[in-house]
Amino acid sequence: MGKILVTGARGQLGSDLVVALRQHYGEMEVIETGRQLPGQVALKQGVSKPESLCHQHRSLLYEVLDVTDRPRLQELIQTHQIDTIYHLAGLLSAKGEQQPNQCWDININGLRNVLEAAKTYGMKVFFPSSIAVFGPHSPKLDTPQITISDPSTMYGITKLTGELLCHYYAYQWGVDVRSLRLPGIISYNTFLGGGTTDFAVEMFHAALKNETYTCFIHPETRLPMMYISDAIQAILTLMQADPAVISIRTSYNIAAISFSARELVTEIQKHLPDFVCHYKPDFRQAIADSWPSVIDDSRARADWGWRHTYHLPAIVEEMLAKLSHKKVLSFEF
Ligand code: AKB
Repeated sequence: MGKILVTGARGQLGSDLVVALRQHYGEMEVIETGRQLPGQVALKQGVSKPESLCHQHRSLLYEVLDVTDRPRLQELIQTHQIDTIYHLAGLLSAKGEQQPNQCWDININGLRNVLEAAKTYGMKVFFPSSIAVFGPHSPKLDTPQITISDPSTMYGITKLTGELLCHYYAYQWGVDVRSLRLPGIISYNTFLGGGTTDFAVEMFHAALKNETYTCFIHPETRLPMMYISDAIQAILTLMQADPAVISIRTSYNIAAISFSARELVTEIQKHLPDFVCHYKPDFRQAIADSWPSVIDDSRARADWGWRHTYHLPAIVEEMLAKLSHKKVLSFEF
């Protein structure tokens, strides 16, 4: 069996996915990549048991990779004998609006390089798509798997194009590529950047620091969301599923819960009653308004048994516990 390569390994999904992959497949089996060398603290963060890996091993497990550099990607695949890529590198929705050319370049050319390499070397691929593939004319409630998709952001356009590329490589070239249309992910291990759903995570940090939070999304805007543990479980289950049950090679709708900013504030206030949130919607409101509120994920549930575990009260409880622990740790250093 070959090794696993993760692009964008130190991002929001990657930081937790790498830990889970190392637990499942072995610490030395997963190669992290990113555009820059990680700092020492971040390096430890991505390794499940840092103390069990000597420094030399740790540096062997991380490689610098710009996903738009096809020769470098091919070199790493050959050097490490990679047979599976989790291709997480990419710009998110808000950053993509500020840097649309870069968004297209990284999200599309990066994916094409991965798919070309998968075709050449017979690799399996995971590609994270997004609810951003939907747009103003898509149904807002119970958005079906196949429906009008008219994304209004560059990010959404790259994800929709990416899905079609995945489908093309699967049916034209037999590439085993699997994908999920992920909602906003709530997690505690990384600082975020560039997403429209980031407000949901930022709110926890502000609440724990006793700071008033100014939310850039309207209080009643309801968006699909998912706790990081459910997202990691979904990715692992999809990638381990028998290829015969995978009936969708663009990307599966996947859902857990939906909530509004105001509902999240109310839930946080059950634990931290003094928490105050103001609302000042900015350009990200238009992005959120173009996305669905609730997604129909029945195909994922029927095909490979997707079930989510975390509801809003459990997410809030766990986020506050994990982040307070981190805060204590950061005071100690
Ligand atoms: C974003 O907000 O851009 C992402 C997403 C929903 O794809 N979290």
